[in-house]
Formats: sequence, structure tokens, C-alpha cells
Amino acid sequence: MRKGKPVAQSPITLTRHILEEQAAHPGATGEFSTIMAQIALAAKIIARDMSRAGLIDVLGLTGATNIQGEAVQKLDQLSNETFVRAFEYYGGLVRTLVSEEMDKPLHVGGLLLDGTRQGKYALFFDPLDGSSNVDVNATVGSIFSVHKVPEHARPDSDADLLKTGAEQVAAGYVLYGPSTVLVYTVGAGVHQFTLDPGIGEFILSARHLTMPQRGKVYSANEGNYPKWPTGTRRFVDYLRDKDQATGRPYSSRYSGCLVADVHRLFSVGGVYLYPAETGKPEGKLRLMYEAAPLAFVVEQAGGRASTGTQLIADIKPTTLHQRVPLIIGSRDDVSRAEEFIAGG
Ligand code: AHM
Ligand code: MG
Repeated sequence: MRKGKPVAQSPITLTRHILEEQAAHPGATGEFSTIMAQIALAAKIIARDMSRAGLIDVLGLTGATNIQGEAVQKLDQLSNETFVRAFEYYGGLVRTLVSEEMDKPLHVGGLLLDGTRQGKYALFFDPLDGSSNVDVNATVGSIFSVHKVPEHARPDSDADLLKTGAEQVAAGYVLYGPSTVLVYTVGAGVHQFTLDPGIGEFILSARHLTMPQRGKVYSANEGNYPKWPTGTRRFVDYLRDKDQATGRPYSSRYSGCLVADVHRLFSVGGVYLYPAETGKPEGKLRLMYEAAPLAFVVEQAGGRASTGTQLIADIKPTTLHQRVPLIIGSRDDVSRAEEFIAGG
């Protein structure tokens, strides 16, 4: 009998990957695979909606303003509803949803007889990061973070949700670019999946992503340069200076979408910064569904994430929609930024 060609290994779907990871960690309950499956479903629906954005009435503003005081895009709202629908009636695992687009947490877990709610987890998400890019057909993303909430917690108490990034049980993002990519961590490395639209499945495309220790690129909205504190300005000046030995000047790349700019860092390394500004020491980005989840992913890949003076993972939030300055990326580049900021 003639030997045929070796059969290519069957693609590893997100579900299979998570189940295999669970099998490797005795004690894992399978709950997380259910949550990830719903996040993946929301991502597929958002990717589908986005691909038809010029054809159906989803572009432009709703006329409303969100809790952050920002104009809400129709696609912000639609993507938020997509996440909510994915978890609203789902299995009693997720008790509470906290979103950039919702003023208050949405408690989706059913009420139990003792007055507490069903569900062990809280899901934090930014349903459409970089949404102003949508109108110009540029890249956007979604960001998610999963926390365990105490069982039999005080009913609907925000205090139970105010957890540090170090307490996350899972986090990740979806990037809606030329292909749709989902990247996640549960604290055992970072894995990447690419959506195969033909079969509607996320397929493993990279295992154990790592970030270069030092990079070649920086990402920042340089229009804000005059508003930055001296240390931050000096750091960016340093990155633009010519020095062959340290590979400077770095290239500047800024997409207006945090997810896209952080995703780039996995390939080329470097640093993204949305720093504090004069009169706005808290910066722009939100801790619990932007900075903390990306910090978890980046640290799992060997990178670092900081406000400039404190690690993002260590910040104890005081409010759910709290903002923080963010400097994230290659370990050496972020450490160098911290040195400049400490020097003032
Ligand atoms: P958003 O979640 O409301 O879209 O805001 C977050 C976005 C980031 O994706 C991006 O890096 C930054 O805000 C862009 O802000 P700016 O236009 O001020 O540069
Ligand atoms: Mg965002």
C-alpha cells in the first residue's frame, strides 16, 4: 500500500484548547470554558456586525453620553448589548457585568432565597475599544476581565467588585483587524486564536506568546505632549533621540485603539503610554476593563504595566469606572519610563 500524505493535525478550537488546559490542571471545574465560549460568541457577533457596518445603520452616534462623559457610538451600544445578551440568561455562572457603556453594574445572576445571587464570577468589559475608529473603518477591539466574587456576598454590593488586577482569574482581548484575533490568559501563559469565518470558530494560532524584553516602537497621542508631566516628556524625548547602541530613535505608531497598539507590542516590542496630564492626573483609560486586563496579559507574556509609579496589578480600585495613567509593554521600556517619571 502506498503511503499517503501525512494528515495535517486537526485545528485546535478555543473550546478544545480550554478543555485540554483544564485537563492539565486537576481541580479546574470547566466553568471557565463556558464563560470563554460566551465571550467568543459575543466576539463573533461583534465581528459580524462590524463587517457590515457600512451597509446597515450602525455608524455614527446615538446622541447619548456614557458614564465617562463620552459620546456613545451606535456600535458601542450594539456591542454592549451583544455582551449583555451573551451572559444575561446564561447558566448562573456570571453574577455581575460591569461595562464601560453601563453606568451601574448589571446583576444578571438569579436571586436566591437567602437574598444573595447565583454566580461566582463578575465579568468586566469594554465592548468596543477605540470605537471612534469605526467610522473610518479602522481597527477596534474588545477587552475582558474575569474576577471571582465571594459566594453569598452582600447582595449587589459594589465593594465585592473592587478587586485588584492581581486577583483576576482570566483576562484578554479581541482585535477586529484584517482578521479577528482573540488573546487570553488564565495565568498560565498567553494564547492567541484567529477566527476562521468559514467555520465560525476561533482556531489556535499561537501558544505561549511572549513580548520582546525591549522594543522599537512607542505609541502615544503626541498631540497631548504639552500636557504631559516633565518626566513623561523627557522619556518620549529620549525615545526619539538617536543612539545606535540602544536602537533609538524608536518608531512612532498610534492607532487610536489601545487593543491594536498593545497587540503590536507582542510582535515588535516597545511601549504604549496614555500618561497622566496636567490637571488630569488620572489619565484617560479605565482601570478595571482596560488597564488591568491588558496588564495581566502583558505580564503573562513577560512584559510590564505601570502607572509610572505603581504596578497596575497592585492598584486597589475605589470606584468601578476609575481611570489610571497607563504605561505598558516591553519590560525594559516600561522600567525606563518609570525611571524618567521618578526623576521628574
Ligand atoms: P474608548 O474605550 O472610549 O474607545 O477609549 C479608549 C481609547 C483607546 O483605545 C485609545 O488608545 C485611546 O482611547 C485614544 O484616545 P485619544 O483619542 O485621546 O488618543
Ligand atoms: Mg476602551
